[in-house]
Amino acid sequence: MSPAADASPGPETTVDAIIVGAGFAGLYQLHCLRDRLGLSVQVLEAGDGVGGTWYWNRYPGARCDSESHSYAFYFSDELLQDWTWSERYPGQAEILRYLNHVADRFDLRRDIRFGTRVTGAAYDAATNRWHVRTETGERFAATYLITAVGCLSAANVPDIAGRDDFAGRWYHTGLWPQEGVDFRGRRVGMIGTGSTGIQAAPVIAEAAAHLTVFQRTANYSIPARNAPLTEDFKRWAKDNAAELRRLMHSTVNGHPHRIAERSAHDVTPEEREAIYRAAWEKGGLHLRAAFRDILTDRAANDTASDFLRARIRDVVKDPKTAEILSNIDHPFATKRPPIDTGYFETFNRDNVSLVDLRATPIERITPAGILLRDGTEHALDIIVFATGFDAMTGPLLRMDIQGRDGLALGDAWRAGPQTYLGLQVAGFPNLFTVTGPGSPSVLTNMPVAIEQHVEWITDCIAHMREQGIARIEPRPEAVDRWVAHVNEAANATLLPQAGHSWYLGANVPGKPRVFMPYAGGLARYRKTCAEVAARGYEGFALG
Ligand code: N01
Repeated sequence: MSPAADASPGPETTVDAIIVGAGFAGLYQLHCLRDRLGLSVQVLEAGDGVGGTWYWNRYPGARCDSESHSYAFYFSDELLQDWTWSERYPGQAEILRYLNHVADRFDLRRDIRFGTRVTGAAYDAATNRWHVRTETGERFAATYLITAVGCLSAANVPDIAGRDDFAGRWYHTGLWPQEGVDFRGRRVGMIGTGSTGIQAAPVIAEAAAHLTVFQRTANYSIPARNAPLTEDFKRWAKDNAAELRRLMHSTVNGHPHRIAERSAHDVTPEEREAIYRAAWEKGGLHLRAAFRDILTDRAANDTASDFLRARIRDVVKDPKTAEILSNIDHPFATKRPPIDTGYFETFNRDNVSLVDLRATPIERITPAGILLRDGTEHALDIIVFATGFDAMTGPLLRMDIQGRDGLALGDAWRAGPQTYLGLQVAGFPNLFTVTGPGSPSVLTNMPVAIEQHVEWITDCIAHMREQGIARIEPRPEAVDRWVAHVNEAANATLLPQAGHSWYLGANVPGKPRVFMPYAGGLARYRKTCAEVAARGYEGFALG
């Protein structure tokens, strides 16, 4: 038995499969393994309820950037007919209600242990078992270990000098208190202007006495144009569920709209402006799909980037603030493009100010607030860290996973994540990583990517059991080929040009700079995974 398994006292509960996490991925994986394959399954979940991302991210303004009719499970027609979304983009509370509805509808809770954070997992080759430890001192064993921990669940709280001396309260958006935060009458500082900060700022500004936004990297944002859904649309989405499913399975990013086939160079500047205007008015992620070459051709991208910078200058009244907000150093959509409700308008309020950290970096946090390198001190009662996540690898590496012969995942991935299809790691038999690094995941509409991974894993385990196969793990040469292909796919786009993006791990000091998600497109990826399975799990060692 492995040292990790020995470390915790108490009896060990043995099941066929352990799933870590009860968000979209964990819930569906439990349903598939238990209700389709008849396996005994234990889900271990750190939170006190289902929801994953949507359980933890309760910050003001938290809302999904995928449209609600597409941000849902499509595996069950009854579920699709059962549930009705209220707004174009679902808010955090509504998504959490939806996932609770799913848990109830499929009777999932009885196999989920809440408040149970996994702290270690070790593979024992002699018994072909994974032994799992939890923070609460419980022990579990299973043949299959499936991580459904999400890509953006390990909070990145920057280690700014003096943080713990701050006399007020500080919060990270991804670990938001269940009871909420009362901003009324408070001087609030918010660090970070990614998707989260851009959603939170307008809502915080409504309540706070004053909001100071500390911006390090200026960002594009497109109005979401959120609104209640009409009865006609709700009916249409239900009546056309099968067609929507087909469409989302066939697009590059799993959204229910196609990327235009035309190039930005095929049209006149006036036509281009009209196309961008129409997409801007429509709102959301449609602008990224206006031309096929926005993400592959720098000159084409410049046309979109310039259009969006001009919109910031239209909205923001103070020219100096507009200049800081529109001084964006990366091509549009090479960092995850935020969408917003009134973000740039927020800077026209009297109680909002902007600090340009590129011009005056933070020196330290003091008991009274934030001190900048030029000696200016911003007095604050609350600091909000909208500073993102140790993405993709963080949630896995924080779990202390040890494969065959005690190989630590952290050692296997010292130079960056190495997976085959984002699904498995060499040396870690029967470990499956839903939306792991090397999969399209964060570049797509997540539930669509999750359904595909969960179904592939379920089919794979069914195959193993039918064929009497005890173990599956990728062959090292298949991993090498896949890692090279992931790099090649990223380099065929402009995505690596945003040198400070979390896609590259650049937001976490010391993290290897490797482009982590697979940029070759979800439709192509689905096809590859299906072909690999059809060829007898080509590239995997089965034994
Ligand atoms: O995090 P981010 P996020 N000092 O990493 C800044 C998803 N999401 O939570 O760019 C000062 O994007 C950092 O600056 P820089 C979505 O995929 C989805 O906003 O590193 N600033 C940046 O401005 C998204 O991409 C929805 O220079 C510091 C910000 O903090 C992902 O989550 C909604 C700093 C972090 O931006 C992460 O978004 C919301 C420091 N030390 C989020 N450290 C949906 O709708 C970091 N920053 C589904």
